[in-house]
Amino acid sequence: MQMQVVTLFPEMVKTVVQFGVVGRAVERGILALHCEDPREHTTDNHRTVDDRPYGGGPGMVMKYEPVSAALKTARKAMPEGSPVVCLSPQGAVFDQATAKRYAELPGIILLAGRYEGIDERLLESEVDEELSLGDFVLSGGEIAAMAVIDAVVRLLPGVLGDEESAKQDSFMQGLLDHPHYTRPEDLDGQRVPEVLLSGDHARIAKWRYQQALGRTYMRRPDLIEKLELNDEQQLLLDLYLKESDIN
Ligand code: 9D3
Repeated sequence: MQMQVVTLFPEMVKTVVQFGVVGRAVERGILALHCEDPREHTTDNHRTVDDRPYGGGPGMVMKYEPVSAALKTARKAMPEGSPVVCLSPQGAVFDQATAKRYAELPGIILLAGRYEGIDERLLESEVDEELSLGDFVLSGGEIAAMAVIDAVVRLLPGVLGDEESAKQDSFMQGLLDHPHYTRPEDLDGQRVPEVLLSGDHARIAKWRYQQALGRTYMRRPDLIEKLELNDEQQLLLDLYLKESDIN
């Protein structure tokens, strides 16, 4: 897959993609990632990329022309059918379904803004989608772009090992994870749950599933609503709630 990030801070993006799962995908040739800096597409002596907002008010706006020129260069290097996705607080909230959709594409161009935002005419004429990470304030689109890159690259064939890939389409889909424990068995009286030491794999699987259901219900009721539990799941959840004296 090919990715391009249009950003005033290419070093920020390039540094992060050297590490971990994404770094390995680049080394293996599964991902090619390039950055295009709008500042390299300015024509004035000051290399101006921002200007004051029409109508007044605080902050600056990213100018149309340098961003447009950077996008044009990025597009030339990309396969047909690579959308331009702008990271912005006004976007739809990024989720795993969107990550899966992007992982099917030959390429994607991510546009990360700085300042108060980008001239609206650029969004209208050159951007296919706007994405947000959620309702909190970042200083720019770069960290959001890196989050999208990470989430998408994990889904590309050959990036994760077999075991981790299998986990992705397991029966725990749509639920929070169950708790994890490793040695020692006893930390000053904080013991690992007995069931995990039992060696009874069916009992362990059922316990983990129940924990996942219970924790999701307590922490993310919105996810439980989306799932619409069947009778068996509802029973397992009721038992969890009875055993942990909440509710
Ligand atoms: C404090 C500035 N805000 C005035 C109402 C507007 C604003 C402009 C630019 C807020 C944030 C930003 C920069 N943010 C992003 O580019 C961004 C972002 C985010 O801030 N939160 C969640 N997801 C994203 S994706 C891109």
